[in-house]
Amino acid sequence: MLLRFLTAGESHGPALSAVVEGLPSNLPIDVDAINLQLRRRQGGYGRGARQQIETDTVEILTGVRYGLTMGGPVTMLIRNRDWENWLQRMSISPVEEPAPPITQPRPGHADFPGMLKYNTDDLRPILERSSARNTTALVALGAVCRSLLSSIGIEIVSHVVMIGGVWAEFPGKPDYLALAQIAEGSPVRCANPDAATKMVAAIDHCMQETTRDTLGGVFEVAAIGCPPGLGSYAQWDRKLDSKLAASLMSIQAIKGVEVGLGFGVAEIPGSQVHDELFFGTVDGFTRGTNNAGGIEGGMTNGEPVVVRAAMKPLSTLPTPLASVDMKTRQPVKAHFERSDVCAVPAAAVIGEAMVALTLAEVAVEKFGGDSVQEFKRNASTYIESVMSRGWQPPVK
Ligand code: EPS
Repeated sequence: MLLRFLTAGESHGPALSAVVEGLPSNLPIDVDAINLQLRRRQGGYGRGARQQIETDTVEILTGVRYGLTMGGPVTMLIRNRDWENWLQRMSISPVEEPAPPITQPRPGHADFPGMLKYNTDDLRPILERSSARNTTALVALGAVCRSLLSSIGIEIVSHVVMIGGVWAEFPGKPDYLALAQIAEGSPVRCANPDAATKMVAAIDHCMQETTRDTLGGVFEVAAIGCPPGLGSYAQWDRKLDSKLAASLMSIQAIKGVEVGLGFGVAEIPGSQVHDELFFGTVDGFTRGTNNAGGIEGGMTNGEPVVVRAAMKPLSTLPTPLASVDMKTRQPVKAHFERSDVCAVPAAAVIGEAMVALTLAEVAVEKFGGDSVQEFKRNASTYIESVMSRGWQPPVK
């Protein structure tokens, strides 16, 4: 059994679509739960005007009957309400008068390399597929994978730890479920109210007419309840940390990924980095620290899987940077169109989805099963065997 995912669609086309192949049968598919994740993705202080146009909702087109998967591919659709404003500029069929080409690539976006790669004089085709709008489909896929993961006790949460240089520190082994619950009520999804206030102020500063700009930041995703042994050290592309790094890095605007302490491990000695192992008859195997972020040797070790990602400030700048007109090769200002000032809170929700996709892939790889009952049976048999050797699932 192999779990595979595909998305398709453009930011201003008719819709975004997603296909997931390899889900076991009898898995509950809750449209409201998927729409909840889509709504979370649209939120966050600093989001652009597009989010006032869209009310992202999912339509299930295949693979589900009476709210349960049947073992075949599940296809989902999220329509773009904005499409009605783009019927000419994004017409699928030829038009008499094509829109004038946009020829001023935005530094930091896909425009410049994309126009050369796909041999187009107009950056619109590049912008449309490279847009972060396309993460809508990934969040819908992530919501389906959450359903599979929760069937074996794995829960995924996130929170924002930095925006525009304002950090919220949570040292040691925080209670991620508690942090995430606080973050859910914050406009910037930050669990530290003082830091959240400063983050909002930093975003407000970038919204002012005289100091218009965009802001990036860092979010953290934690997966609670992973049994040890998901992933493998046996092959480069089976290591869970390398899969998670790729999944998170694939999100638009992400330029760095860390597992656990991440780059912090490079500056302190091993005696302060590695998580010492203890055993007690009540709690089984425990660690005093989790600098490894729940992954050792490319495999989960039973601690929370903790990853962070660094998001660059959005490339569509209200005060455009220098660029070159791809037609005349004359200096110009980069193209500008509606965008966000800050989308780090949304990126955290997308990060949850990418962690869910990746953990579902390795869970299906390990436990298999053509039905969710068989998947759960295989997982519990494995977990019982690991518990017989002293590992205890974490108390949530
Ligand atoms: C986004 C939708 C886009 C952008 C933004 C995020 O919609 P539109 O282009 O119609 O405004 O607002 O995408 C970007 C900033 C980008 O550079 O990709 C969304 O739904 O997340």
